[in-house]
Amino acid sequence: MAARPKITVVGAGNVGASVAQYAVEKELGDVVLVDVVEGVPQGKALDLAQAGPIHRYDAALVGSNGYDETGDSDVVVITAGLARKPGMTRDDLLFKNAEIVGSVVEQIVARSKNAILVLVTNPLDAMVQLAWKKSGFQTARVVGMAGVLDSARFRTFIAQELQVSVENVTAFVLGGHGDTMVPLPRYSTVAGIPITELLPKEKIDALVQRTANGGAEIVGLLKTGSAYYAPSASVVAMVNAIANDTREILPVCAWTTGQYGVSDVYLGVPARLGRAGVDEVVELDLNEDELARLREAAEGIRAKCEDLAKL
Ligand code: TXD
Repeated sequence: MAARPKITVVGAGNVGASVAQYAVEKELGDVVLVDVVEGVPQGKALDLAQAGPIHRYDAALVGSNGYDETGDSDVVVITAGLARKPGMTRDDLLFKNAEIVGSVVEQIVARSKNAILVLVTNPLDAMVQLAWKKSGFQTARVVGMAGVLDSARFRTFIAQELQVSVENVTAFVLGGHGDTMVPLPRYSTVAGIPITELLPKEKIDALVQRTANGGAEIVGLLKTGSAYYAPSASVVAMVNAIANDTREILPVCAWTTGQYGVSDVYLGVPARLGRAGVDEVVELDLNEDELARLREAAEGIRAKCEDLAKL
C-alpha cells in the first residue's frame, strides 16, 4: 500500500497549527509541524494526535524544532514569520520575513527535493518569488496562497448579501495580496449567474471594498494577531488539490509566462493545481480595465521583489 502523503508545515502558529488540524481531519496525509519555539510544535502535534480517536483519523503527527523529520515531504506549507499587528501593512513585514523564509526554504529543499512549496507568509507575493529563487525548483513547484482566501471572503459577502448558500457562489480575486488585489465581479457567480446581473454597481463596489479590506477588518477586531481560520482552510484546499492531484482551477500566486501580458513575476492568477504543482495558468477574457489593474499589480510585486534583491 502506498504511504500517506507527507505534509510539512513550517510555523506552528495560528495559521500553521490550523493547517495541520484541517489537513489531518480531512485525512490528506501525515503531518510534520516545525517551529523555532521549543515545545510548541511538539505540544500541538501531540494534542492533535490525541484528537484522532475522536475525529477518527490515523495520521501520524510529529512536532520538531529541526528539519530532519521533514525529509521527503510531498507538500511543504511555509507560514513561518511575523504576522501583522494593528496599523501594520503586509509590506511592513517584508525584510524580516524574507530572512526567515529564506532560511526555512534552504533547510527544506536540502531534505525534500521533490516537494511542492506552498507559501503563506506575508508579504505573500514577494515571499513566493524569494522562495522560488532560494529553492532552485522549477516555477511550477512553488506557489502561494492568497487568492483562494480573498475569493472565499468575497464569496462569503456575496452569499450574505443575496441570502444564498455559499455553495452557490463562485468568485475570482486575482492580482496581489493587499491593496492591488483585483476582484472580478464579471467572473463571480451565483448558480452560474454573474453577480453583475444580480446586484447594482454600488453594492458590488461595497462588497469588493470589504473584500480588499478583509484581512485588516479581522486584524482590527482581534487586536493581537491576524485571521487564521479562513487562511488555513484556503491553504488546505490547495494541499488537497496537490496531494490528491485534483487539478482544480484555483486563484493562486503562480509564475507568469506572458499570460495577461505579464511575464517573469509571481502573480495571483487562476491556475490548475495538481500533484506536479501549477500545471497551467488559465487565461480569462478580461476587459481593458481589469487587465490594466492586473498589470499594475504585477508591476507592484516586481518592484517589491527588486527591493528584496538589493538586500
Ligand atoms: O493570505 C495569506 N497568504 C495569509 C498570510 C493569511 C494569513 C496569515 N498570513 C501570514 O502568514 C501572516 O502575515 C504571517 O506572515 C504568516 C503566519 O501567520 P500566523 O497568524 O500563523 O502567525 P503566528 O501565529 O505568529 O505564527 C508564526 C509562527 C510562530 O509560531 C513563530 O514562532 C514561527 O512562525 N516562526 C518560525 N518558525 C520556523 N522557523 C523560523 N525561522 C520562524 N520564525 C518564526
